Amino acid sequence: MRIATVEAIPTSPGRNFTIVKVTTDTGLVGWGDATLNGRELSAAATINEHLAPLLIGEDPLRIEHLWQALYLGAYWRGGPVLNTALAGIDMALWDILGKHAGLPVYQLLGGRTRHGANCYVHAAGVTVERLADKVREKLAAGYRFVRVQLEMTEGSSYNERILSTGQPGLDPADRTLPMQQRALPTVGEWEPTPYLRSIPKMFAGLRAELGDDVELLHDAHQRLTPIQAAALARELEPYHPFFFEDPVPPEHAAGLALVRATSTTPIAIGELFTDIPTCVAPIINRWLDYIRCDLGHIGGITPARKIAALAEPFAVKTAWHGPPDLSPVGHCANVHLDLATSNFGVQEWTDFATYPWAAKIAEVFLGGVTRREAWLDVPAKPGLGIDIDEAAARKYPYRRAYLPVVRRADGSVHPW
Ligand code: GCO
Ligand code: MG
Repeated sequence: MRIATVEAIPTSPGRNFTIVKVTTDTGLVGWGDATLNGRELSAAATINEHLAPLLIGEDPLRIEHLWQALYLGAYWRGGPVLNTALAGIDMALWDILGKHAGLPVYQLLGGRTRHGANCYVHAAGVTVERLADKVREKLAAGYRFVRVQLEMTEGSSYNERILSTGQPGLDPADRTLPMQQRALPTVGEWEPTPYLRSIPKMFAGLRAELGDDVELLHDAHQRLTPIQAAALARELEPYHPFFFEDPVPPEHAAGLALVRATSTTPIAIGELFTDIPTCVAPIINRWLDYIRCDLGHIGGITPARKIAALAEPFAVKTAWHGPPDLSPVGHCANVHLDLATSNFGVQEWTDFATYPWAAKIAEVFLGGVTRREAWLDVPAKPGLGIDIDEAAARKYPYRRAYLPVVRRADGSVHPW
């Protein structure tokens, strides 16, 4: 069996995704996800222009070997663009291996360690009362873990005040267009003091409204310095967050040593890590409790299982990134790994069925992750268990779109 074709297909059924199709000369088709939010065409061009010619004619079942050939063999390695492209290929090869073997990918990874993967979803509100109502809606829908964020402007979700929507004439409160479809970045303003003061109050208010049964998580989105992160982590202790996510940017991960030394709030980090080497120091120094890389940005299932294996003896659990900028193929890859990983912690989950463009997503992506209450599962079918209607995908061409940007009050650039 040989690889016959490799193609990245950018598509925008409501928001941009880059899906990857690999076919074999025996007629098998593997699907992968190479979506890099706001830079989708860079990963697509890497695949179509640079990686595809290296793969045609190769044995698709040599996944580890092909991964090394594309990663090390190019001399230039790592970084979000190259490792996102590699991830799309890697997922498609696992899908092909499963279809060839007649087994779901979780089976190839060692089989089920659990009946489902516990998941968390997002809730945000401009007041604690509104946020508590949103959390109640999630609980009523069966969820038990909810990530809670305060918004200063509706739709901002990380405590920033939206200054401009990036699209002339668009009302900042108009959420009918996803951020992804606005032709220029939305600009927000963020200051540390109001953020640091409001989050402990948010947690206190939510615990008073909701009690202790719900697991609450919070994302600082890499906006804090280590000393700010340490102060907030300590203040959150009485409210028992399940985890405090990305308190510091990846380049300051060593600063987490300070957070660890001064509080018992569990720490999760990793969505901006783009390779295995970046994960090593945080894990072996126990700076974190949950490693939450994005499978789609570290090179796929192949490196993720190595990271999970490295984390296990250090009592670090996995919580792979699962935002709306992962296509349903990427969400599927997450859940296969979750099911087969003994040190799985929790899975971030996006239910596209609740999005305004749900019908288009359902038209393009067929099958994939299923949910029963708070548990995610995948079909017990060969491969990843998801199909793509290629004609439908091609009906929705890529539309230029950016992630939002954030400025401090003095106009300087701050991580979004
Ligand atoms: C999360 C993330 C996302 C990112 C997004 C950027 O925890 O889900 O922080 O919301 O902002 O993936 O592309
Ligand atoms: Mg995050």
